[in-house]
Amino acid sequence: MYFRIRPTVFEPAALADLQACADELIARARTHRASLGSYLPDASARVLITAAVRRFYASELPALFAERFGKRPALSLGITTIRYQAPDAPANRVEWHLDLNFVYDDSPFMVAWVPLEDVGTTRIGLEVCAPTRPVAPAALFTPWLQRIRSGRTPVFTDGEVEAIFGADGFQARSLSLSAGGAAVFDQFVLHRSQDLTTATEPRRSFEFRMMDLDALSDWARRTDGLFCREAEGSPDGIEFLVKAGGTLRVAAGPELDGLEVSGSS
Ligand SMILES: O=C(O)CCC(=O)C(=O)O
Repeated sequence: MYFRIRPTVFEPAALADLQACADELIARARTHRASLGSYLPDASARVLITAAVRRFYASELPALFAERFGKRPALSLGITTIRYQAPDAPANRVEWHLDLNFVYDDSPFMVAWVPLEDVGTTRIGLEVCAPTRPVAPAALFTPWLQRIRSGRTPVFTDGEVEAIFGADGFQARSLSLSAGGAAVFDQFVLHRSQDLTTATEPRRSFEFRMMDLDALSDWARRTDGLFCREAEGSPDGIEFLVKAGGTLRVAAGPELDGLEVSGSS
């Protein structure tokens, strides 16, 4: 299990680019959540997405992935998301879950959860489940797999988490993060939207989901999707890639216009 807090990842100018991207994509989505992949084929959104992705690659986050997996990551754009959490919209909170839901196995994966406002007191942040004693990986993996196999939503109630860890076997820790900080973790960290009934203000956040294109999970290999990675020769320093029918190829600007890609990896 990997979990790190990085207090200051995005400085004000970088944060402003992330906020502009978040605002535009959330407004277009007309709901509380949008993925970068959904709006990449739209040239005007792509300008904002490119700016946000460049800020990601200029940050310390790719190096954390490289420290652990030996190379800098690609971003999976279908599951790199932006969320808007209103203080009074409990239905939009996500219950206890694992990001294993996005990869299905232990292939190289990390998510950086980046709030665009200070969270934890007046704005709903993130809570992680911190075990107080060692837990066998199967204790969590088995109930997760049962949910996947039976088609149930792979989220857990408080009671179910207690049954897994024991009532005194875990602590739900609320993360107090400043705007532009990050919680960085892998697919085995149980987490949820903070249960903060006293929240008074909304919050936006980015969830950057990192993978290694040469070591994708079986599931991601089988699924069509959109990715992005660093590319020294390109004017923006990044390139977009389309994966369709099992083939991955670089796609330049005009080629992305109006592109239809199914799947979410
Ligand atoms: O931002 C949140 O409230 C929760 C997001 C989350 O856990 C996720 O996207 O996996």
